[in-house]
Parts: sequence; C-alpha cells; structure tokens
Amino acid sequence: MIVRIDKLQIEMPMPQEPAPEAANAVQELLGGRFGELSTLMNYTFQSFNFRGRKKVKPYYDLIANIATEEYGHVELVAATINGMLTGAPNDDSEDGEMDPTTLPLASVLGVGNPHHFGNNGGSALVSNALGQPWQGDYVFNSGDLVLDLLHNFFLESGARMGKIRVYEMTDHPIARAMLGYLLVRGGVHQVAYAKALEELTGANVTKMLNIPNISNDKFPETRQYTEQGTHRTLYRFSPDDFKDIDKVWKGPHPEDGQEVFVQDGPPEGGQAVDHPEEPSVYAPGYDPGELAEIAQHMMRGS
Ligand code: MN3
Repeated sequence: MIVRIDKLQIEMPMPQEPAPEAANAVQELLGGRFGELSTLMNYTFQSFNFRGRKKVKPYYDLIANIATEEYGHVELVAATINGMLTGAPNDDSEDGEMDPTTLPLASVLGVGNPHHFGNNGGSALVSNALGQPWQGDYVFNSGDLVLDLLHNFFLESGARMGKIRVYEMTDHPIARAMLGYLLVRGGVHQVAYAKALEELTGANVTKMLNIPNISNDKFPETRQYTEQGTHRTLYRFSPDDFKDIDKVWKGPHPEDGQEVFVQDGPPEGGQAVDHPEEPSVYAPGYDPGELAEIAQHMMRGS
C-alpha cells in the first residue's frame, strides 16, 4: 500500500479569505456519517476483516485499494478546512509576536465551531458539522460480501449527497477545488461498487446512477477532471498488490459509455500546502522564531 504524505492528491489554492462558518460545514465531509473518515474506516476494516479473500480476490483488492485512496481524501478535506480557517483570527501581530490583550480570537466567537480555535490550533477536527466526534459505529461490516458492497454503494451515494449540499452552501475557492475533485473520485467509487454488485448478482446497479440524480457536468469544477478521464480511472495504490481490480473496473462508464481503466500508481497530485503559523493560538509555538532556530540546529546536527 502506498500513502504519500508529501503530496496532496490535487494542487490546492493558497488560503485567501477566511471562512470559518463554511469550514465548519466542510467538517461534515470529514467526520460525518458519510464523510471521508467513514469511507476510509469502512473499507479499511472490511479489508482487514475479509474472510476467504483469496477465493474472491478481485473484490478484496477493490475494497482494500479504495481504502488507500480514501486516506488521501481525509488529508485533502483536512487541508481544505485548515485553509479556510487561515486568517480567521484578528491577527494584527508583527513578526509572529502576539498580544493576548488585543482579543485576537474575538473575531471567531460565534462563527463556525469554537473548537477550531479553542481546543485546536485553527485546524480540522475529527468531528462532523455539529462538532460530534466521528464514531466507529459508522463502520458497517457484516462479512456478507454482497451486503457490504451494497452498503458501500449507499455510503458513496450519501457522500455524494453531502458534497453537493456543501457545494450549495459555499463558493469558497478552496472548498470548490476539493469538491470538484472529490465529486469525481467519489463517483468512481460509486460506479466501482455498482459494477462489483452487477458482476456478483446480475442486478443492473449502474442503472440507478446518478444518485443524487444530478450529473457531475453541472459542477464546473469537475470538468477538467472529466476531460482528463479521471472519472474513468481507478488508481492502483501499490506496485505489488491489488492487481485484480481490473477484473471489476472494466467495461463502459455508465454516463458517457467510454471504457474505464486502471492506472498503476497514485494520482500525480500537487504539493501539500504548508499552512502559515497562527500566533493567536501559538501554533506551532508562542515564539515560532525560537522553534525554527532549534530545528535549524537539529538539521545541522550541532
Ligand atoms: Mn472519498
């Protein structure tokens, strides 16, 4: 399994206007019932717990491989929230020096989730938009392959609904960049589970798509990915494993009829954003200059 943490799966816009309220709406896509932590942990536990995997390897490979991609989605949504929170405090400090008596956090009172700046350092929480923590009982793993795949199809459908609803709530450029990409990737996973169910049962599950019944074409931010064929690509996140995903990920895409295909290796992606220091919550420290000096000493080995 390959997980790259030096790169995000896409190039993200740099933070500009803060949007703490919308950042909190995005929390639902991270730690909500249908969020990325749910897709990650559902497919992770379904693959770790998979019995008789050698006999039905293409299905094991599919679920385990998609789990790996979801880890990157968690990172992407966290980066989105961090970017949208950047600049939200009243930070008029110079050279990283903060004066607590100037009420630098007064501007985040009553907007978004107070824990973003109360308990956290202006950063993503493992919670939904109501601030409720992500829960292990969002994971469904009956052991019955058809039922688990049916659940995963439902989970991806709920995830798509959530993304479209957040799209309707905010036009923040960082949120929209994330949504454009993840609508396409979640769509791939929705189609993959539909194809897996069709192969296993003969039921024409792809005929149910789109769920919700709105094409990705309606969202301009998805178009660059559709033009590149990203909606037809299943990335294989290992040089040695998951080789049988092409037994499921084959045939025409239900929307445009073009052939789907497996690409070896993760998406090319973009540089991970190094979000700036936040003096109002002393992240990474009250005196970041001092921390940087210590780190430089470590790098020099002196
Ligand atoms: Mn996802």
